[in-house]
Amino acid sequence: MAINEQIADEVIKGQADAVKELVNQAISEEISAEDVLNNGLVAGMNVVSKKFKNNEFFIPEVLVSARAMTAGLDILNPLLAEANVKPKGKVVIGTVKGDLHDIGKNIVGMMLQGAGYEIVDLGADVPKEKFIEFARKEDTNVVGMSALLTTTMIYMQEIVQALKDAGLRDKVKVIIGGAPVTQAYADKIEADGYAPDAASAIDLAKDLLD
Ligand code: B1M
Repeated sequence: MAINEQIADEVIKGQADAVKELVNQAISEEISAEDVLNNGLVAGMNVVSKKFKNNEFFIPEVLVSARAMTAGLDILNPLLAEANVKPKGKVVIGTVKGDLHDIGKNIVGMMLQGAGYEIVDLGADVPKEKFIEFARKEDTNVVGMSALLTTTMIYMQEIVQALKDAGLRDKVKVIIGGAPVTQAYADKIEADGYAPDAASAIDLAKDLLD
């Protein structure tokens, strides 16, 4: 089995130590960090999501898999940053208030970082005031919001309004994503773009900034 397949497999099984070991091995075999991220860690987590949807996995298993994936991400993070010397732009990213889901947001942040953008990760459960504070900073180009709950995605609209009220809406691009989010919703709240997955988020950032 190829090493990325083994990594995906260990993510699915929730074996953090094995994931760490295999990720280190892949790096020492000069497989790029981006390749390991996309074809090992993210591929594994995608299977976990499908199994959860099909009731083959329950929340505890998903959490253990998420922890295993994060253990791998921790190793890749500095390598992804190192590979790109000069950032192409600065993206402030967070999961909106009331929402604790941060796995997808972390992946999007990591992938954007890997694609050469500087990332400021505000974490999860982020209130609009914090997004505004960071949008105000001189070099911020993009505000990225993630939400996984239908009950929290509506808060994105409040953040867009807060950006308008603060006179910052024209200064930054707004991109949104997360399982319940759609292009139609992005249009409704006047976000600059929506991405269904991390790879599309990179394309979107490129379209908006490059
Ligand atoms: Co929760 N949860 N959860 N959960 N959880 C979902 C989202 C749910 C769909 C499960 C279900 O019922 N089928 C459901 C939401 C229903 C709804 O509102 N429509 C749900 C629920 C109900 C809840 C609770 C309310 C459960 C409860 O307590 N009763 C609770 C809420 C807590 C809270 O946030 N206040 C809750 C809690 C949790 C855990 C803490 C146990 C855990 C989160 C752990 C963590 O994130 N640290 C958890 C998990 C893991 C999930 C599922 C199983 C997986 C989410 C995930 O990580 N997916 C999820 C079911 C599912 O999605 N199948 C579910 C993998 C990840 C890679 O994908 O996040 O979609 P995703 O990110 C993708 C894209 O969406 C996109 O790119 C990413 C990578 O490709 N993307 C962006 C995401 N953000 C983006 C931002 C962008 C661009 C693209 O630009 C900025």
